[in-house]
Amino acid sequence: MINRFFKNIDKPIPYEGKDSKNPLAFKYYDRNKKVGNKTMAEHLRFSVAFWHTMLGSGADMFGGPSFTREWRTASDPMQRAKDTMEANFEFLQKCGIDYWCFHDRDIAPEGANFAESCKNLEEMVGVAKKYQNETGIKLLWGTANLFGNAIYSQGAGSSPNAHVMATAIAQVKNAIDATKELGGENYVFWGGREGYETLINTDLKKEMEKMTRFFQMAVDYKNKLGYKCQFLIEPKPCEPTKHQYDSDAATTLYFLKEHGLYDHFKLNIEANHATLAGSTFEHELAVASAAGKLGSVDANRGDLLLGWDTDQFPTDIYSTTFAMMIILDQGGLGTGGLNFDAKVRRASNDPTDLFYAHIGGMDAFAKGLLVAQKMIEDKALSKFIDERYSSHNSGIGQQIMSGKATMEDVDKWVRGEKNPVLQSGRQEMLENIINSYIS
Ligand code: XLS
Ligand code: CA
Ligand code: CA
Repeated sequence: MINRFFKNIDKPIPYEGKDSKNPLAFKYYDRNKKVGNKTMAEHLRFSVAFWHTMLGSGADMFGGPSFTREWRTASDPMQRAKDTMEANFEFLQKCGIDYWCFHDRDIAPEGANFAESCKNLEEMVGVAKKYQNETGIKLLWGTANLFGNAIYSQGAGSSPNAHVMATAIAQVKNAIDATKELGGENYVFWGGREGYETLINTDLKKEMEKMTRFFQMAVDYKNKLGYKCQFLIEPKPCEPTKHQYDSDAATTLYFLKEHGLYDHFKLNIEANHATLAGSTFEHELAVASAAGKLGSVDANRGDLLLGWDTDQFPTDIYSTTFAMMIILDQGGLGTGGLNFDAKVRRASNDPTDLFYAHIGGMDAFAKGLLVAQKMIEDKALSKFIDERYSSHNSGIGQQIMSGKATMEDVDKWVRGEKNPVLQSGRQEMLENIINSYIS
């Protein structure tokens, strides 16, 4: 086991059960415990987000770095990148997390020009690969950072400037190569700068055409490589751009359908992006899942009182239960997983806080999984839901839905009947049932 940066944690975090008072132990996440026909680890497929966990400094809009991070102290950028990679795998091993995710520019510093940046990336991919081989830890997804560099301030794949668009395309090509080299099971597109600040300088139709070309080129390249990797788009309505094109699950699915890209992508749904879109996490999961397009999840939470992407660690059992019900209902996440795209708060400056944060997130989802599995087994909600729709199984309901009845038939039928009698939706009763399973 790597033991350099987190020396105070001398063994992998153990499972001790819910009565344990040890803050550095799991209360619910027991990786080999069978839940239904899979282990907890197989269901949950947790992943660490390199950018927050390894690079987060505690800086915000009003103040500089506040965290102590020994692995970020080397003055040479490549040495710093190597130390950070080592810290990443040490953390993953000690947390007992099987997957990680990265942006190209997270793991390797930018060089003086594009070619140098590519060279740095290739070198760091080699370093990461060595650690992956040694530890058995795998890559959930890779992605390109198309938002940090100032050249992308007016868009990347949708930029009005052809040279900038070309740079974004080339960057994605190299990020796909890096993801493939590391055996990544998915590749994510998040368009933080794909959108607009104002329509007075923007040709929206042209930008959509550019986005289509950009995605199509990535699909073509992946196919050319023969690389079996799930492409995922991650919706978000705004931040940093005022209006982002992939604003939520429904909008993104519509975009894909409209532009002939539907079969090539699934969605990566992030909890905090759902709430920024004025929805709930479970709404976005349900929309994606209903379309057969829920590919992966960025597991975090926002703050109802703050209108931005706070990326906090998930702790709300109600929310994780809903999420796991949807995930179990669709038979799991396939090649996707639960990636903690979350950061510790500015005041949580000690590296050990990273362990508390991930332990809490993992336990919240493990508990959600247990509750969801039990509710599904007992048909705690589905029995009621099936009953609620059962009038469509026969008679006029069945005739309407099978396409057998015409409008005239329905008119005739309704005229001959008494007024409809509504059954209660029983929201409060069902809420009480859920609470009884959570406690
Ligand atoms: C930012 C996004 C980003 C993506 C990957 O809000 O969550 O981190 O997950 O580029
Ligand atoms: Ca995310
Ligand atoms: Ca986010």
